Amino acid sequence: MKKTALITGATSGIGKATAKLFALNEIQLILCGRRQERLDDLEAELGILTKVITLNFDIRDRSKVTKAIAALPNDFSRIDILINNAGNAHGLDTIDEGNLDDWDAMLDINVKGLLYISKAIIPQMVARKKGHIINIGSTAGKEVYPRGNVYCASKHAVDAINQGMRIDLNSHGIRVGAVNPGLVETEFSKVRFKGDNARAETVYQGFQALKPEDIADIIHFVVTRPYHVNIADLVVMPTAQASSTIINKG
Ligand code: NDP
Ligand code: 8X3
Repeated sequence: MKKTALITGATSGIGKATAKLFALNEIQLILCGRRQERLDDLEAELGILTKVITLNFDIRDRSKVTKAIAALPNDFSRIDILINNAGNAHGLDTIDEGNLDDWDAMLDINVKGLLYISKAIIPQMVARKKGHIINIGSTAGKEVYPRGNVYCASKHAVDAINQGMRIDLNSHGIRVGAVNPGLVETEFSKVRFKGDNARAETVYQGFQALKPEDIADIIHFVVTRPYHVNIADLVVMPTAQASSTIINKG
């Protein structure tokens, strides 16, 4: 039987690359995001490879998240793989200059949104005693860097939630693991710098950053291990990166 994966944040970057690779490997897809046009394009592109359905919700909206999952049609109602990927950084300010709306966005999306979607899906995995949850953390969840403060806090929370899920779902036979990337060139920095694309580009200049396809490849490797193998916590950085602040720019 073909597996079904739900990917949050499928309209861009890591989520989109993962959707494409999963489709090539005939995994059925539930693709989530807010930008409907992009969801429609993905459905048209990947629908020739596998069965695809799209869900449009802001992951901060608890009721919409719950209703969208409850209303899934029968052939998509069994979710084997949950990729908790939606998230972003907003701003790069010192703690004294931080913007409260940015802080709300990061904690509401990266932490609470991840919990809302997980809460909507975990019970069916518990009932089946089977399922695989991959939480997309970050090197920012392993160390704190200057001006990273609240984004790093949100990703440290993902790290804790990943561990907590693995502990609490252990007796139910559910696989839980995190993939924690370093610098990946996506729309991440465009969002962080609120559309200042010139500034965003400087983040990835002078070295070879990871591509979203590199992370998709790793996620696909993780989900295709035999069921007794759980990759619990994986950190991946560009070769040019040694830590959040040590990057070899030649
Ligand atoms: P992108 O900005 O390219 O993609 C982010 C995705 O998240 C989009 O599909 C976006 O969809 C979705 N998203 C954002 N906010 C919401 C929301 N409120 N509701 C629903 N969906 C939302 O960034 P990345 O691909 O880089 O980021 C994916 C994950 O990887 C994030 O969790 C990020 O923290 C993490 N990460 C990224 C790294 C990097 O260097 N790029 C490194 C380490 C981790 P839409 O706007 O359509 O809703
Ligand atoms: C994204 C990596 O270093 O930009 O989580 O925070 S970093």
